[in-house]
Amino acid sequence: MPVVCVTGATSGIGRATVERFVKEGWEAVALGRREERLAALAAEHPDRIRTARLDVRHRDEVEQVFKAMGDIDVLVNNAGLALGLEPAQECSLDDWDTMVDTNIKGLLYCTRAALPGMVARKAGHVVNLGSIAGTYAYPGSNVYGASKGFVLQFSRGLRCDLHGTGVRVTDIEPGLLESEFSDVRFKGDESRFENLYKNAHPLRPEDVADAIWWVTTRPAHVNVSQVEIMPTTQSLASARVFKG
Ligand code: NDP
Ligand code: 8X3
Repeated sequence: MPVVCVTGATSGIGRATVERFVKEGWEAVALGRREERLAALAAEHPDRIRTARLDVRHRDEVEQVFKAMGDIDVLVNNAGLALGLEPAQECSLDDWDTMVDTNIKGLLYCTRAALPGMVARKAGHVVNLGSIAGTYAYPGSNVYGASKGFVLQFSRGLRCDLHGTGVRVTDIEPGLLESEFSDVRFKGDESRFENLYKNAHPLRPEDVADAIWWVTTRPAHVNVSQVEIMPTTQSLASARVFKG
């Protein structure tokens, strides 16, 4: 039975991805910090979902957890977050540290832990959760957007380094998607959360899980390098000009 490992599986896209792959007959290793949620997820399919508590910011923990999990066919580097939407000159440095440590360094630790086994088996797939914010800047995207820009360029670099190994890499770049993401970004401010999604018909976690399923189930000779996926209601406006 093929195995998918998903970081940040306690919510949103990560959780939907575990559920989708298990529904399709795969085994899943679900990772995250909130153990009660991991237990609830595992209870859905105890025979096919393994879990481990993992904070991806802790390098030693990542190494131990990946060593213990055995071979995996697909790694979904999904754990990530945005904190705040303030202009850079007003942002909290602690928030910036947390985003860099999670979205960049955590993703690096997990990737580095998974790659040797994939290369040795001449097969495997690393799916990274980027964002449209990694390509298009918007006010307040500053460090979050830059972290996702890193994920995009790192994904491209991985493709170069894995040349000829048979290991595939995909950067998935969603736009507006309703999950706990904005609850975390707005630090529990429910009115901002509700206003953002109200009447916007955002993406659902299942839409992105579907894209992850699709890229990982193409024939072995096909590498889908990037998938940009937005709600139909979302588009990008032209550059602004400040006059004064
Ligand atoms: P959610 O907030 O619903 O889920 C985020 C997940 O990341 C949670 O399971 C959380 O688990 C986990 N996580 C956060 N920090 C850590 C950490 N230090 N160690 C381990 N796990 C962690 O958000 P989404 O599902 O929407 O987001 C998933 C990914 O998709 C993120 O990388 C995000 O940047 C990206 N994305 C989201 C978009 C959106 O609009 N929602 C759009 C584009 C990209 P726990 O707290 O239990 O550890
Ligand atoms: C999340 C999408 O547009 O809020 O990555 O940055 S956006």
